[in-house]
Amino acid sequence: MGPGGHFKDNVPYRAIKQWKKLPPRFPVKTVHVLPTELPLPGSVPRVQAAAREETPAARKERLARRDAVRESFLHSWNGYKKHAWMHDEVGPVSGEPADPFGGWAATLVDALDTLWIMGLTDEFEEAVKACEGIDFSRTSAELVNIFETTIRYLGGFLAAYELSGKKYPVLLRKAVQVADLVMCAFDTPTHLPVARWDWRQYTGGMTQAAHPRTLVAEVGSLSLELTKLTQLTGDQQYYDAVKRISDQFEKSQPHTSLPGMWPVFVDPSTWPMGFKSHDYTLGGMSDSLYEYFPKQYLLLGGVLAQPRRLYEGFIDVAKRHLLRRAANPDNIPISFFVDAHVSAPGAWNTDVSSNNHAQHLTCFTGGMVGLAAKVFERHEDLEIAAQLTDGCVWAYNATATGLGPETFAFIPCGEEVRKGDDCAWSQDRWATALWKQWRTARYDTGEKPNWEELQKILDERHFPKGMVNVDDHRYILRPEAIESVFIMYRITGEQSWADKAWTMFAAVEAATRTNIAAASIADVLVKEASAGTTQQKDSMESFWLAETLKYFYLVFETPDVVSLDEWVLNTEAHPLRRADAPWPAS
Ligand code: DMJ
Repeated sequence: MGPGGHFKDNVPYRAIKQWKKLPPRFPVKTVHVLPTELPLPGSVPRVQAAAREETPAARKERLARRDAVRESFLHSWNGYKKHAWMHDEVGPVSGEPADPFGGWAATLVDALDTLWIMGLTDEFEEAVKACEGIDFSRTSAELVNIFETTIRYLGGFLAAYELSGKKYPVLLRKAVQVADLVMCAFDTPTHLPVARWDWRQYTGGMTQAAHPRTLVAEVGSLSLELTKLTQLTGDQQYYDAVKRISDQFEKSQPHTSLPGMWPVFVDPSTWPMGFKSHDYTLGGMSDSLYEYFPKQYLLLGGVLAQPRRLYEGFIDVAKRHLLRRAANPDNIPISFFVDAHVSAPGAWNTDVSSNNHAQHLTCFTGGMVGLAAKVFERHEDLEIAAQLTDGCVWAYNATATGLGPETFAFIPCGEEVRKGDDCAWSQDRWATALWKQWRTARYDTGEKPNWEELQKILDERHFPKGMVNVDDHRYILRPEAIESVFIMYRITGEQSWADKAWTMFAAVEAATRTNIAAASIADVLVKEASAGTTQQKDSMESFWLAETLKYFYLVFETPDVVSLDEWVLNTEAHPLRRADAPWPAS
Protein backbone atom coordinates (compact mmCIF):
# COMPACT_ATOMS: atom_id res chain seq x y z
CA MET A 1 0.00 0.00 0.00
CA GLY A 2 1.73 3.15 -1.16
CA PRO A 3 0.92 6.81 -0.62
CA GLY A 4 -2.25 7.79 -2.50
CA GLY A 5 -3.90 4.38 -2.07
CA HIS A 6 -6.54 3.22 0.39
CA PHE A 7 -6.23 1.25 3.56
CA LYS A 8 -8.36 -1.74 4.45
CA ASP A 9 -11.10 0.34 6.03
CA ASN A 10 -11.12 2.66 3.01
CA VAL A 11 -9.53 5.60 4.76
CA PRO A 12 -7.45 7.35 2.07
CA TYR A 13 -3.75 7.66 2.93
CA ARG A 14 -3.66 11.43 2.50
CA ALA A 15 -6.79 11.93 4.60
CA ILE A 16 -4.95 10.87 7.73
CA LYS A 17 -3.83 14.14 9.28
CA GLN A 18 -2.47 13.05 12.62
CA TRP A 19 -1.12 9.86 14.05
CA LYS A 20 -3.00 8.10 16.78
CA LYS A 21 -1.71 5.58 19.29
CA LEU A 22 -3.37 2.21 18.59
CA PRO A 23 -3.64 -0.86 20.79
CA PRO A 24 -0.47 -2.89 20.16
CA ARG A 25 -0.72 -5.37 17.32
CA PHE A 26 2.27 -7.24 18.69
CA PRO A 27 2.01 -6.98 22.47
CA VAL A 28 5.23 -7.54 24.38
CA LYS A 29 4.90 -10.69 26.48
CA THR A 30 7.87 -10.45 28.84
CA VAL A 31 9.12 -7.01 29.79
CA HIS A 32 12.81 -6.40 30.48
CA VAL A 33 13.16 -4.19 33.54
CA LEU A 34 15.87 -1.79 34.67
CA PRO A 35 18.51 -3.34 36.90
CA THR A 36 17.46 -2.84 40.49
CA GLU A 37 20.88 -2.91 42.16
CA LEU A 38 22.16 0.40 43.45
CA PRO A 39 25.58 1.43 42.23
CA LEU A 40 28.22 1.16 44.93
CA PRO A 41 29.92 4.48 45.67
CA GLY A 42 33.28 4.57 43.88
CA SER A 43 32.49 1.55 41.68
CA VAL A 44 32.81 3.67 38.54
CA PRO A 45 36.28 5.22 38.31
CA ARG A 46 36.56 8.98 38.07
CA VAL A 47 36.73 10.57 34.65
CA GLN A 48 37.84 14.13 35.31
CA ALA A 49 41.35 15.21 36.25
CA ALA A 50 41.98 16.74 39.65
CA ALA A 51 41.62 20.49 40.00
CA ARG A 52 44.47 22.77 38.96
CA GLU A 53 45.33 26.20 40.28
CA GLU A 54 44.33 29.07 38.01
CA THR A 55 46.21 32.38 37.99
CA PRO A 56 44.16 35.61 37.82
CA ALA A 57 45.46 36.20 34.28
CA ALA A 58 44.49 32.71 33.14
CA ARG A 59 41.04 33.14 34.67
CA LYS A 60 40.56 36.43 32.88
CA GLU A 61 41.49 34.87 29.56
CA ARG A 62 39.25 31.87 30.14
CA LEU A 63 36.26 34.03 30.99
CA ALA A 64 36.79 36.23 27.93
CA ARG A 65 36.82 33.09 25.75
CA ARG A 66 33.75 31.69 27.48
CA ASP A 67 31.85 34.92 26.96
CA ALA A 68 32.79 35.00 23.27
CA VAL A 69 31.22 31.56 22.84
CA ARG A 70 28.13 32.67 24.74
CA GLU A 71 27.82 35.74 22.54
CA SER A 72 28.05 33.54 19.45
CA PHE A 73 25.30 31.31 20.81
CA LEU A 74 23.05 34.30 21.52
CA HIS A 75 23.65 35.70 18.05
CA SER A 76 22.42 32.48 16.39
CA TRP A 77 19.66 31.95 18.93
CA ASN A 78 18.30 35.45 18.33
CA GLY A 79 18.44 34.89 14.57
CA TYR A 80 16.43 31.69 15.00
CA LYS A 81 13.99 33.48 17.29
CA LYS A 82 13.46 36.39 14.95
CA HIS A 83 13.15 34.49 11.68
CA ALA A 84 12.14 30.89 12.40
CA TRP A 85 10.68 30.62 15.91
CA MET A 86 8.90 27.24 16.35
CA HIS A 87 10.32 25.92 13.08
CA ASP A 88 13.04 23.27 12.99
CA GLU A 89 15.76 25.51 11.58
CA VAL A 90 16.55 28.99 10.39
CA GLY A 91 18.33 29.58 7.09
CA PRO A 92 21.35 31.55 8.34
CA VAL A 93 21.81 33.38 5.03
CA SER A 94 18.22 33.92 3.86
CA GLY A 95 16.39 33.87 7.19
CA GLU A 96 13.95 31.38 5.66
CA PRO A 97 12.56 28.80 8.09
CA ALA A 98 12.90 25.08 7.31
CA ASP A 99 11.29 21.97 8.80
CA PRO A 100 13.34 18.89 7.99
CA PHE A 101 12.73 17.16 11.35
CA GLY A 102 8.97 16.89 11.57
CA GLY A 103 8.32 20.60 12.11
CA TRP A 104 8.37 20.43 15.91
CA ALA A 105 10.89 23.22 16.56
CA ALA A 106 14.02 21.04 16.53
CA THR A 107 16.45 23.92 17.12
CA LEU A 108 14.44 25.19 20.08
CA VAL A 109 14.09 21.81 21.80
CA ASP A 110 17.62 20.61 21.06
CA ALA A 111 19.17 23.84 22.40
CA LEU A 112 17.26 23.91 25.70
CA ASP A 113 20.07 22.42 27.78
CA THR A 114 22.66 24.79 26.28
CA LEU A 115 20.46 27.74 27.27
CA TRP A 116 20.38 26.42 30.81
CA ILE A 117 24.12 25.67 30.96
CA MET A 118 24.95 29.16 29.72
CA GLY A 119 22.79 30.67 32.44
CA LEU A 120 20.35 32.22 29.94
CA THR A 121 17.43 31.70 32.31
CA ASP A 122 14.95 34.14 30.76
CA GLU A 123 15.54 32.71 27.31
CA PHE A 124 15.27 29.20 28.73
CA GLU A 125 11.94 29.91 30.42
CA GLU A 126 10.55 31.53 27.30
CA ALA A 127 11.57 28.46 25.30
CA VAL A 128 10.12 26.05 27.87
CA LYS A 129 6.81 27.92 27.68
CA ALA A 130 6.85 27.66 23.90
CA CYS A 131 7.37 23.89 24.17
CA GLU A 132 3.90 23.57 25.65
CA GLY A 133 2.52 24.53 22.24
CA ILE A 134 4.36 21.86 20.24
CA ASP A 135 1.86 19.35 18.88
CA PHE A 136 3.62 16.03 18.38
CA SER A 137 0.46 14.40 17.06
CA ARG A 138 0.80 16.23 13.74
CA THR A 139 3.76 16.49 11.44
CA SER A 140 4.84 17.92 8.13
CA ALA A 141 7.05 14.86 7.54
CA GLU A 142 5.98 12.00 5.29
CA LEU A 143 8.16 9.61 7.28
CA VAL A 144 9.39 10.25 10.81
CA ASN A 145 13.08 9.52 11.37
CA ILE A 146 12.95 7.73 14.72
CA PHE A 147 16.65 8.16 15.53
CA GLU A 148 16.72 11.90 14.83
CA THR A 149 13.44 12.38 16.70
CA THR A 150 14.90 10.54 19.67
CA ILE A 151 18.23 12.36 19.88
CA ARG A 152 17.02 15.88 19.08
CA TYR A 153 13.58 15.98 20.74
CA LEU A 154 13.51 13.29 23.41
CA GLY A 155 17.17 13.94 24.31
CA GLY A 156 16.54 17.70 24.26
CA PHE A 157 13.63 17.53 26.71
CA LEU A 158 15.31 15.04 29.05
CA ALA A 159 18.60 16.93 29.26
CA ALA A 160 16.83 20.20 29.98
CA TYR A 161 14.51 18.59 32.52
CA GLU A 162 17.32 17.12 34.55
CA LEU A 163 19.82 19.95 34.26
CA SER A 164 17.19 22.42 35.46
CA GLY A 165 16.64 20.34 38.58
CA LYS A 166 13.29 18.83 37.42
CA LYS A 167 11.62 22.15 38.15
CA TYR A 168 9.83 22.37 34.78
CA PRO A 169 7.50 19.34 34.65
CA VAL A 170 6.27 20.26 31.18
CA LEU A 171 9.64 19.08 29.87
CA LEU A 172 9.03 15.56 31.11
CA ARG A 173 5.46 15.64 29.79
CA LYS A 174 6.75 16.58 26.35
CA ALA A 175 9.42 13.88 26.56
CA VAL A 176 6.68 11.30 27.17
CA GLN A 177 4.70 12.63 24.20
CA VAL A 178 7.73 12.19 21.94
CA ALA A 179 8.39 8.73 23.37
CA ASP A 180 4.76 7.72 22.75
CA LEU A 181 5.35 8.49 19.11
CA VAL A 182 8.71 6.70 19.04
CA MET A 183 7.22 3.60 20.68
CA CYS A 184 4.67 3.23 17.86
CA ALA A 185 7.59 2.40 15.58
CA PHE A 186 8.44 -0.59 17.81
CA ASP A 187 5.05 -2.27 17.22
CA THR A 188 6.42 -4.79 14.75
CA PRO A 189 6.56 -8.60 14.70
CA THR A 190 10.19 -8.49 15.93
CA HIS A 191 9.64 -5.59 18.39
CA LEU A 192 12.53 -3.92 16.59
CA PRO A 193 11.79 -0.43 15.29
CA VAL A 194 10.89 0.89 11.87
CA ALA A 195 13.66 3.48 11.43
CA ARG A 196 11.70 5.73 9.04
CA TRP A 197 8.21 5.50 10.48
CA ASP A 198 5.21 5.83 8.16
CA TRP A 199 2.72 7.32 10.61
CA ARG A 200 -0.15 7.29 8.13
CA GLN A 201 0.31 3.61 7.44
CA TYR A 202 0.41 2.91 11.18
CA THR A 203 -2.67 5.02 11.93
CA GLY A 204 -4.46 3.41 8.99
CA GLY A 205 -4.08 0.09 10.79
CA MET A 206 -1.58 -1.58 8.48
CA THR A 207 0.90 -4.10 9.83
CA GLN A 208 4.34 -2.55 9.85
CA ALA A 209 7.77 -4.15 9.83
CA ALA A 210 11.32 -2.88 10.24
CA HIS A 211 13.22 -2.40 6.99
CA PRO A 212 15.58 -5.27 6.09
CA ARG A 213 18.32 -2.77 5.25
CA THR A 214 18.47 -0.43 8.24
CA LEU A 215 21.42 1.72 9.31
CA VAL A 216 22.97 0.20 12.39
CA ALA A 217 23.20 3.57 14.21
CA GLU A 218 19.49 4.18 13.70
CA VAL A 219 18.51 0.99 15.49
CA GLY A 220 21.45 0.85 17.91
CA SER A 221 21.50 4.32 19.41
CA LEU A 222 18.16 4.84 21.04
CA SER A 223 19.32 3.37 24.34
CA LEU A 224 20.37 6.41 26.38
CA GLU A 225 17.23 8.43 25.87
CA LEU A 226 14.77 5.58 26.36
CA THR A 227 16.64 4.20 29.37
CA LYS A 228 16.67 7.63 30.96
CA LEU A 229 12.95 7.98 30.41
CA THR A 230 12.33 4.74 32.26
CA GLN A 231 14.57 5.95 35.10
CA LEU A 232 12.50 9.12 35.34
CA THR A 233 9.01 7.71 34.91
CA GLY A 234 9.33 4.13 36.18
CA ASP A 235 7.60 3.00 32.98
CA GLN A 236 9.57 -0.06 31.87
CA GLN A 237 8.31 -0.15 28.26
CA TYR A 238 11.05 2.25 27.12
CA TYR A 239 13.93 0.32 28.66
CA ASP A 240 12.39 -2.94 27.49
CA ALA A 241 12.44 -1.70 23.91
CA VAL A 242 16.15 -0.88 23.91
CA LYS A 243 17.25 -3.83 26.02
CA ARG A 244 15.82 -6.15 23.36
CA ILE A 245 18.04 -4.38 20.85
CA SER A 246 21.22 -4.47 22.94
CA ASP A 247 20.66 -8.18 23.62
CA GLN A 248 20.64 -8.72 19.86
CA PHE A 249 23.91 -6.82 19.53
CA GLU A 250 25.47 -8.87 22.30
CA LYS A 251 24.35 -12.23 20.87
CA SER A 252 25.59 -11.40 17.40
CA GLN A 253 28.89 -9.77 18.43
CA PRO A 254 31.10 -12.87 17.94
CA HIS A 255 29.30 -13.96 14.76
CA THR A 256 29.45 -11.05 12.30
CA SER A 257 31.87 -11.15 9.37
CA LEU A 258 34.20 -8.93 11.43
CA PRO A 259 33.60 -10.48 14.86
CA GLY A 260 33.40 -7.79 17.55
CA MET A 261 31.86 -5.15 15.28
CA TRP A 262 28.56 -4.83 13.44
CA PRO A 263 28.11 -3.93 9.78
CA VAL A 264 26.66 -0.63 8.59
CA PHE A 265 23.45 -2.29 7.35
CA VAL A 266 21.49 -4.63 9.61
CA ASP A 267 18.18 -6.42 9.25
CA PRO A 268 15.74 -5.80 12.12
CA SER A 269 12.86 -7.30 10.12
CA THR A 270 14.00 -10.78 11.17
CA TRP A 271 14.37 -12.39 14.57
CA PRO A 272 17.11 -12.76 15.52
CA MET A 273 18.26 -9.52 13.91
CA GLY A 274 20.34 -10.03 10.75
CA PHE A 275 23.96 -8.85 10.49
CA LYS A 276 24.89 -10.17 7.08
CA SER A 277 26.60 -7.29 5.28
CA HIS A 278 30.32 -6.63 5.23
CA ASP A 279 31.10 -2.89 5.47
CA TYR A 280 32.32 -1.55 8.79
CA THR A 281 33.03 1.95 10.08
CA LEU A 282 32.95 4.08 13.20
CA GLY A 283 31.84 6.98 11.02
CA GLY A 284 28.51 7.98 9.54
CA MET A 285 25.69 5.44 9.76
CA SER A 286 27.37 3.49 12.61
CA ASP A 287 28.94 6.14 14.87
CA SER A 288 26.57 6.57 17.80
CA LEU A 289 25.98 2.82 18.18
CA TYR A 290 29.54 2.59 19.52
CA GLU A 291 29.50 5.98 21.26
CA TYR A 292 26.54 4.97 23.41
CA PHE A 293 28.14 1.87 25.02
CA PRO A 294 30.34 3.62 27.61
CA LYS A 295 27.67 6.25 28.17
CA GLN A 296 25.00 3.61 28.77
CA TYR A 297 27.33 1.93 31.27
CA LEU A 298 27.65 5.26 33.10
CA LEU A 299 23.94 6.00 32.91
CA LEU A 300 23.22 2.70 34.68
CA GLY A 301 25.82 3.50 37.33
CA GLY A 302 28.05 0.60 36.24
CA VAL A 303 25.62 -2.05 37.54
CA LEU A 304 24.97 -3.61 34.13
CA ALA A 305 28.00 -5.30 32.58
CA GLN A 306 26.49 -5.61 29.10
CA PRO A 307 27.46 -2.17 27.71
CA ARG A 308 31.00 -2.71 28.96
CA ARG A 309 31.18 -6.11 27.26
CA LEU A 310 29.87 -4.59 24.03
CA TYR A 311 32.52 -1.84 24.17
CA GLU A 312 35.39 -4.09 25.13
CA GLY A 313 34.33 -6.64 22.54
CA PHE A 314 34.54 -4.16 19.69
CA ILE A 315 37.29 -1.68 20.52
CA ASP A 316 40.26 -4.02 20.11
CA VAL A 317 38.90 -5.22 16.77
CA ALA A 318 38.48 -1.61 15.64
CA LYS A 319 42.02 -0.83 16.81
CA ARG A 320 43.40 -3.77 14.87
CA HIS A 321 41.53 -3.33 11.59
CA LEU A 322 40.44 0.31 11.37
CA LEU A 323 42.96 2.44 13.27
CA ARG A 324 45.64 4.12 11.15
CA ARG A 325 48.33 6.64 11.98
CA ALA A 326 48.75 9.50 9.55
CA ALA A 327 51.88 11.24 8.28
CA ASN A 328 51.78 15.03 8.57
CA PRO A 329 54.31 17.82 7.99
CA ASP A 330 54.78 18.60 11.69
CA ASN A 331 55.15 14.95 12.66
CA ILE A 332 52.38 15.26 15.24
CA PRO A 333 51.35 11.77 16.41
CA ILE A 334 47.84 11.51 14.95
CA SER A 335 45.48 8.68 14.05
CA PHE A 336 42.12 8.10 12.40
CA PHE A 337 39.58 5.31 12.33
CA VAL A 338 38.97 4.38 8.69
CA ASP A 339 36.39 2.13 6.96
CA ALA A 340 36.84 -1.61 6.43
CA HIS A 341 35.33 -4.15 4.09
CA VAL A 342 35.34 -7.89 4.64
CA SER A 343 35.58 -10.07 1.59
CA ALA A 344 35.43 -13.84 1.59
CA PRO A 345 34.11 -13.96 5.14
CA GLY A 346 34.73 -17.25 6.88
CA ALA A 347 36.81 -18.73 9.63
CA TRP A 348 39.81 -19.58 7.43
CA ASN A 349 39.93 -17.00 4.70
CA THR A 350 38.52 -13.74 6.05
CA ASP A 351 40.15 -10.87 4.24
CA VAL A 352 39.73 -7.40 5.76
CA SER A 353 40.65 -4.45 3.58
CA SER A 354 40.62 -0.87 4.80
CA ASN A 355 40.90 2.51 3.13
CA ASN A 356 42.57 5.80 4.12
CA HIS A 357 39.39 7.86 4.59
CA ALA A 358 38.75 10.03 7.62
CA GLN A 359 35.37 11.62 8.39
CA HIS A 360 34.43 14.52 10.60
CA LEU A 361 31.79 12.17 12.00
CA THR A 362 34.50 9.84 13.35
CA CYS A 363 36.00 12.70 15.35
CA PHE A 364 33.82 11.70 18.33
CA THR A 365 36.06 8.65 18.77
CA GLY A 366 38.81 10.55 20.60
CA GLY A 367 36.31 11.42 23.33
CA MET A 368 34.74 7.96 23.34
CA VAL A 369 38.08 6.16 23.66
CA GLY A 370 39.23 8.66 26.32
CA LEU A 371 36.05 8.32 28.37
CA ALA A 372 36.14 4.53 28.14
CA ALA A 373 39.85 4.47 29.01
CA LYS A 374 38.97 6.13 32.32
CA VAL A 375 35.72 4.31 33.05
CA PHE A 376 36.98 0.84 32.11
CA GLU A 377 40.54 1.49 33.32
CA ARG A 378 42.09 0.88 29.92
CA HIS A 379 44.92 3.29 30.58
CA GLU A 380 46.90 2.37 27.47
CA ASP A 381 44.03 3.70 25.36
CA LEU A 382 44.51 7.26 26.60
CA GLU A 383 47.36 7.77 24.13
CA ILE A 384 45.12 6.58 21.30
CA ALA A 385 42.37 8.96 22.46
CA ALA A 386 44.85 11.85 22.33
CA GLN A 387 46.06 10.84 18.86
CA LEU A 388 42.52 10.51 17.52
CA THR A 389 41.58 13.91 18.91
CA ASP A 390 44.77 15.50 17.65
CA GLY A 391 44.05 14.03 14.21
CA CYS A 392 40.87 16.08 14.02
CA VAL A 393 42.57 19.18 15.42
CA TRP A 394 45.24 18.73 12.75
CA ALA A 395 42.59 18.45 10.03
CA TYR A 396 41.19 21.82 11.13
CA ASN A 397 44.57 23.52 11.35
CA ALA A 398 45.77 22.14 8.02
CA THR A 399 43.15 23.89 5.88
CA ALA A 400 43.07 27.48 4.64
CA THR A 401 39.93 28.25 6.67
CA GLY A 402 41.01 26.43 9.85
CA LEU A 403 37.96 24.14 9.53
CA GLY A 404 38.01 20.37 9.19
CA PRO A 405 36.46 18.93 6.01
CA GLU A 406 33.51 16.56 6.14
CA THR A 407 35.66 13.73 4.67
CA PHE A 408 39.23 13.44 3.41
CA ALA A 409 41.95 10.91 2.63
CA PHE A 410 45.30 10.93 4.43
CA ILE A 411 48.70 9.23 4.21
CA PRO A 412 48.41 6.04 6.28
CA CYS A 413 51.64 4.83 7.77
CA GLY A 414 51.17 1.85 9.96
CA GLU A 415 48.68 -0.35 11.61
CA GLU A 416 49.59 0.28 15.22
CA VAL A 417 49.97 3.38 17.28
CA ARG A 418 53.61 3.35 18.27
CA LYS A 419 56.01 5.93 19.48
CA GLY A 420 59.42 6.40 17.83
CA ASP A 421 57.73 5.23 14.67
CA ASP A 422 58.07 4.93 10.94
CA CYS A 423 55.63 7.72 10.21
CA ALA A 424 58.08 10.57 9.62
CA TRP A 425 57.06 13.21 7.10
CA SER A 426 58.79 13.68 3.79
CA GLN A 427 57.75 15.41 0.59
CA ASP A 428 58.38 12.16 -1.24
CA ARG A 429 56.06 10.26 1.03
CA TRP A 430 53.29 12.77 0.31
CA ALA A 431 53.96 12.67 -3.42
CA THR A 432 53.92 8.87 -3.48
CA ALA A 433 50.63 8.74 -1.57
CA LEU A 434 49.11 11.42 -3.81
CA TRP A 435 50.23 9.56 -6.86
CA LYS A 436 48.76 6.30 -5.58
CA GLN A 437 45.45 8.11 -5.10
CA TRP A 438 45.37 9.94 -8.42
CA ARG A 439 47.47 8.22 -11.06
CA THR A 440 44.66 6.16 -12.58
CA ALA A 441 42.37 9.18 -12.69
CA ARG A 442 45.01 10.78 -14.91
CA TYR A 443 45.31 7.68 -17.12
CA ASP A 444 48.90 7.36 -16.06
CA THR A 445 49.57 4.05 -14.43
CA GLY A 446 53.26 4.54 -13.81
CA GLU A 447 54.34 3.60 -10.31
CA LYS A 448 56.64 6.59 -9.80
CA PRO A 449 55.14 10.04 -9.15
CA ASN A 450 54.84 12.23 -12.19
CA TRP A 451 55.74 15.60 -10.69
CA GLU A 452 54.18 17.71 -13.39
CA GLU A 453 50.82 15.93 -13.06
CA LEU A 454 51.00 16.16 -9.28
CA GLN A 455 51.53 19.90 -9.42
CA LYS A 456 48.45 20.24 -11.62
CA ILE A 457 46.38 18.22 -9.16
CA LEU A 458 47.52 20.37 -6.24
CA ASP A 459 46.90 23.64 -8.11
CA GLU A 460 43.38 22.57 -9.00
CA ARG A 461 42.40 20.99 -5.72
CA HIS A 462 44.20 22.92 -2.98
CA PHE A 463 44.93 19.88 -0.80
CA PRO A 464 46.88 20.81 2.32
CA LYS A 465 50.11 18.90 2.96
CA GLY A 466 49.20 15.51 4.39
CA MET A 467 45.83 15.16 2.64
CA VAL A 468 45.71 13.19 -0.59
CA ASN A 469 42.06 13.69 -1.40
CA VAL A 470 39.07 15.61 -0.06
CA ASP A 471 35.82 13.95 -1.12
CA ASP A 472 33.54 16.32 0.70
CA HIS A 473 34.84 19.86 1.19
CA ARG A 474 32.11 21.09 3.53
CA TYR A 475 32.07 22.04 7.19
CA ILE A 476 28.47 21.90 8.36
CA LEU A 477 28.91 23.15 11.95
CA ARG A 478 29.38 19.64 13.29
CA PRO A 479 30.30 19.01 16.94
CA GLU A 480 32.43 15.83 16.96
CA ALA A 481 35.91 17.40 16.92
CA ILE A 482 35.25 19.89 19.71
CA GLU A 483 33.38 17.21 21.67
CA SER A 484 36.56 15.14 21.81
CA VAL A 485 38.75 18.15 22.61
CA PHE A 486 36.37 19.00 25.48
CA ILE A 487 36.47 15.44 26.87
CA MET A 488 40.27 15.28 26.57
CA TYR A 489 40.51 18.57 28.43
CA ARG A 490 38.27 17.38 31.25
CA ILE A 491 40.14 14.03 31.45
CA THR A 492 43.64 15.49 31.49
CA GLY A 493 43.19 19.07 32.73
CA GLU A 494 45.94 20.05 30.24
CA GLN A 495 45.65 23.69 29.13
CA SER A 496 46.88 22.82 25.63
CA TRP A 497 43.44 21.30 24.86
CA ALA A 498 41.69 24.54 25.83
CA ASP A 499 44.07 26.48 23.59
CA LYS A 500 43.36 24.14 20.68
CA ALA A 501 39.64 24.66 21.28
CA TRP A 502 40.08 28.42 21.16
CA THR A 503 41.94 28.28 17.83
CA MET A 504 39.15 26.12 16.42
CA PHE A 505 36.47 28.45 17.74
CA ALA A 506 38.12 31.53 16.23
CA ALA A 507 38.23 29.82 12.82
CA VAL A 508 34.62 28.65 13.06
CA GLU A 509 33.43 32.12 14.02
CA ALA A 510 35.40 33.86 11.29
CA ALA A 511 34.07 31.63 8.54
CA THR A 512 30.50 30.86 9.57
CA ARG A 513 28.98 33.98 11.13
CA THR A 514 26.22 35.63 9.09
CA ASN A 515 24.03 38.62 9.86
CA ILE A 516 21.39 36.19 11.08
CA ALA A 517 23.15 33.18 12.65
CA ALA A 518 25.94 30.78 11.53
CA ALA A 519 26.23 29.09 8.15
CA SER A 520 27.62 25.82 6.88
CA ILE A 521 30.72 26.28 4.73
CA ALA A 522 30.88 24.91 1.19
CA ASP A 523 34.64 24.48 0.87
CA VAL A 524 37.05 24.56 3.79
CA LEU A 525 40.08 24.40 1.51
CA VAL A 526 39.72 27.91 0.12
CA LYS A 527 39.35 31.06 2.11
CA GLU A 528 37.50 33.13 -0.42
CA ALA A 529 34.87 31.84 -2.77
CA SER A 530 35.24 32.67 -6.45
CA ALA A 531 33.60 35.86 -7.72
CA GLY A 532 29.83 35.92 -7.48
CA THR A 533 29.61 32.94 -5.13
CA THR A 534 29.68 32.60 -1.39
CA GLN A 535 31.20 30.00 0.85
CA GLN A 536 28.31 30.35 3.29
CA LYS A 537 25.45 27.95 2.66
CA ASP A 538 21.93 28.47 3.93
CA SER A 539 21.92 25.70 6.52
CA MET A 540 22.33 25.57 10.30
CA GLU A 541 21.36 22.24 11.84
CA SER A 542 20.16 22.12 15.42
CA PHE A 543 23.43 20.55 16.62
CA TRP A 544 25.21 23.90 16.19
CA LEU A 545 23.41 25.32 19.23
CA ALA A 546 22.72 22.01 20.96
CA GLU A 547 26.16 20.42 20.72
CA THR A 548 28.95 22.38 19.00
CA LEU A 549 28.60 25.61 20.98
CA LYS A 550 27.82 23.73 24.18
CA TYR A 551 31.16 21.90 24.02
CA PHE A 552 33.04 25.08 23.12
CA TYR A 553 31.41 26.83 26.07
CA LEU A 554 32.10 24.03 28.54
CA VAL A 555 35.80 24.02 27.64
CA PHE A 556 35.94 27.55 29.06
CA GLU A 557 33.77 26.85 32.09
CA THR A 558 35.05 25.52 35.38
CA PRO A 559 35.08 21.73 35.37
CA ASP A 560 32.37 21.39 37.98
CA VAL A 561 29.86 22.71 35.43
CA VAL A 562 28.41 19.55 33.85
CA SER A 563 31.12 17.44 35.45
CA LEU A 564 31.66 14.19 33.57
CA ASP A 565 31.67 12.45 36.94
CA GLU A 566 28.05 13.46 37.42
CA TRP A 567 26.56 13.67 33.95
CA VAL A 568 26.42 11.61 30.82
CA LEU A 569 26.84 14.13 28.05
CA ASN A 570 24.90 15.18 26.09
CA THR A 571 21.70 13.74 27.37
CA GLU A 572 21.14 12.72 30.92
CA ALA A 573 22.18 12.90 34.50
CA HIS A 574 24.12 10.15 36.15
CA PRO A 575 21.84 8.45 38.66
CA LEU A 576 24.54 8.63 41.29
CA ARG A 577 25.43 12.24 41.98
CA ARG A 578 28.70 12.47 43.76
CA ALA A 579 29.03 14.80 46.70
CA ASP A 580 32.81 14.94 46.49
CA ALA A 581 33.17 16.07 42.86
CA PRO A 582 36.66 17.45 42.10
CA TRP A 583 37.57 20.84 40.57
CA PRO A 584 35.41 23.11 42.74
CA ALA A 585 33.94 26.18 41.06
CA SER A 586 36.14 29.23 41.15
C1 DMJ B 1 24.97 14.66 16.06
O1 DMJ B 1 23.79 15.41 16.14
C2 DMJ B 1 24.74 13.44 16.87
O2 DMJ B 1 25.47 13.46 18.04
C3 DMJ B 1 24.80 12.16 16.11
O3 DMJ B 1 24.93 11.04 16.93
C4 DMJ B 1 25.74 12.11 14.95
N1 DMJ B 1 26.09 13.35 14.36
C5 DMJ B 1 25.38 14.53 14.65
C6 DMJ B 1 26.07 15.80 14.24
O4 DMJ B 1 27.16 15.69 13.46
